[in-house]
Amino acid sequence: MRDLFRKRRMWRPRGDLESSYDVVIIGAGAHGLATAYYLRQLGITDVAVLDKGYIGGGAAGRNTTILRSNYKTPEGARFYDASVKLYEGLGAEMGFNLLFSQCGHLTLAHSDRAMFVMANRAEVNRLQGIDSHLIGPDEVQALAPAMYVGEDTTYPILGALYHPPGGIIRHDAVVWGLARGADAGGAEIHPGTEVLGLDRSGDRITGVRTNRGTVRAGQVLNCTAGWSTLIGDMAGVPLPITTHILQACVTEPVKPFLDVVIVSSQMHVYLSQSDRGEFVMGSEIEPWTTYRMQGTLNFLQDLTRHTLELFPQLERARLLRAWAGLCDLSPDYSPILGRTEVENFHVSAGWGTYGFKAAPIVGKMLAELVATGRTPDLIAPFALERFYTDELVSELAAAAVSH
Ligand code: PYC
Repeated sequence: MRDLFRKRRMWRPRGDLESSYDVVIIGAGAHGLATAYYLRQLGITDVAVLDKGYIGGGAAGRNTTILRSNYKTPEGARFYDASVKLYEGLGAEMGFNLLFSQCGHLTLAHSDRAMFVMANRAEVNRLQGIDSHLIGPDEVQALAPAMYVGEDTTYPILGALYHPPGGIIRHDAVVWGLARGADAGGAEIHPGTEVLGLDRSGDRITGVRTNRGTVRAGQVLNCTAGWSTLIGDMAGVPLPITTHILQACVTEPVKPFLDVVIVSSQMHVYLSQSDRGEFVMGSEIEPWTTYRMQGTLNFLQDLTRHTLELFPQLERARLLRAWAGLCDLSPDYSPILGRTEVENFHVSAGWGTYGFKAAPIVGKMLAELVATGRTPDLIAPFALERFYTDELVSELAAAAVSH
């Protein structure tokens, strides 16, 4: 029985920390674990993934599971498209059911200006080979027959940006599959291991100080999302990021009547119906900076008011849970990805609300950077130094949140 249990475990129980690793990844969320997973494919297995909490307990476990690549800039669209494509094959590759439903993604337009912006985005997407186009109210209604599209509303629907490959995926399964894959390749996963400091000598990090002892590291990766400035500061690498909370909530299960993701920037809502029948809903990033993941009543009031305008059928649905997660916002709302001025300290940060959908491509790109010492072309536009050379990649307003 004991052997059976050992065989069936998803990953090994935490062992002692070794005194040194080729690669130490700080943060056992989707990005950190994806990096360990893809490092394995490049033959790099002397890897420790450290997390002060539990696996996937940060942003990976608190998002609204939306995947899409209909971004505003060519750099962003190309990058997130590569991620969606990896996600398409990831479940089969890992032998893990990720419940990925490419049910399509609709960004509603409620004004002429919004229609113009969506048309622009569709064109940027099309030039990157991404399936994304403008549709009118009749097609919107056909794709979401249960949604109220009448004209007698605060925000009538004039059309939408339709992105068929977008959809939803089971976020915990993504984390568990990646953790299992990384562990099977030899990477050690260390929950309950808080990084307290980084030892730096000249341009290199030499040691990672944790609550369980200090380890030497060949390369160190900061994959800590909302906490990335704290780890950056320990390395002497200040990151231009502010941390805010983003809230979400879920209703009790109801019978299936929505099989497309609905987003409205004007109403600041995005919602989908999960395989279990729950409506998963989110709204705006809160404007204040905090690490305190506490929700507010205002959020629930605004979100449910707007949701009910679109789906009055939910009037009596009860909310099961609400939660908040941390978002690491960069000045141009694009990520900060790759090398820093410290030779062996790399970052994946500044994700705002876009991090979960980027996990596989981040892992693949960081693994390549670690293995080759070279920045892959796909992530070159997202280098930290762009804030010093004024080469910003603005993804402002490429989501339902005002960032
Ligand atoms: O950008 O798709 C998105 C998103 C979903 C929730 C927050 N942002």
